[in-house]
Amino acid sequence: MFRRLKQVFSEAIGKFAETLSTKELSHREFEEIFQEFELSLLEADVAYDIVQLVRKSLADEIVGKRISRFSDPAEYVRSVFFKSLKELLDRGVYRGDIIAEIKSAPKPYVIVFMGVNGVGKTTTIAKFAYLLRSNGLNSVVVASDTFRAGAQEQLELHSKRLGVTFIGGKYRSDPAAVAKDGVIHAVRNNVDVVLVDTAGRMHTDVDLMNEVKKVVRVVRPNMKILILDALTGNDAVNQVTWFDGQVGVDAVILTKADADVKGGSALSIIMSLGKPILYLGVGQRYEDLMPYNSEVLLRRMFD
Ligand SMILES: Nc1nc2c(ncn2[C@@H]2O[C@H](COP(=O)(O)OP(=O)(O)OP(=O)(O)O)[C@@H](O)[C@H]2O)c(=O)[nH]1
Ligand SMILES: [Mg+2]
Repeated sequence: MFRRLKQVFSEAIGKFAETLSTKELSHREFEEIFQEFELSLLEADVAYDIVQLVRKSLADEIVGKRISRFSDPAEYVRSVFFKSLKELLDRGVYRGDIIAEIKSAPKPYVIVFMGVNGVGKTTTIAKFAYLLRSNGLNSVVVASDTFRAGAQEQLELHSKRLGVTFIGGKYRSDPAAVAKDGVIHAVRNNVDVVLVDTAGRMHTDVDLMNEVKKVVRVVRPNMKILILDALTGNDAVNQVTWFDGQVGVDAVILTKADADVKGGSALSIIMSLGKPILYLGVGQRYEDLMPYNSEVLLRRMFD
């Protein structure tokens, strides 16, 4: 994750520092160095708009600044990069503690997971059930994906491995009814959390969007989480817009961040979502769900 970006940043920091160590940087000199940096960022899949945000933010901090001859130019430039990117990455921070919120809310706390096909909804639910268990909370997982062959079995297998209750439904049965069954089970058995899995749907499919709307209407979740794949690039933003307009999106989990070797795609998604990011999926194991934290990501990019 971020391997290529890390190289790109390190090179750019070196270039800027070289000039800054002898004199202050003019706007023209900044642009000369940035143009090369821009190309590398684009090659690492950073979206054009995001590159422009980075350009502006860095220019504000570097152009016309003179650094004290006692300070280390590379260290100075590095801290400017860190600060600029942190501001952009902090746009994605969830201002709260989901686990604490679940603990203090009336039982059961209901979460509906949605997203387009194959983004990692079912896997993320299993990871989330694992996380809840590690925090002393029990959960029931509900397979409201009654559509894709094998979807029920996939979630049921996870539930067995994790030791959590599974609620499913017959093939092609009403997903909203299955979700409701899950909530009823949780109420009767004093379960803390209900995790509702839904079928993958293209955001443009009206019937399937209506179906997830119905699930939401029937179970009235505390939270609606949209799952996004880090490799999706620009379309991730469209997905958020669609799901938000149709169903409402409270927060996002970005999966497969580990598979974005260059790092620019994940970075661009994070910076342009306009929705809080709860977690990043960073692998296929249950433990591979990392709380979204801008500092941690920046350290991966710069250290
Ligand atoms: N490397 C990596 N793979 C992941 C991650 N999350 C999910 N996957 C993989 O992505 C693939 C699809 O995951 P699913 O959980 O089945 O996706 P889904 O959204 O439920 O798919 P549908 O129900 O068919 O729409 C699987 O092979 C997962 O192992 C992640 O964070 N990192
Ligand atoms: Mg699934």
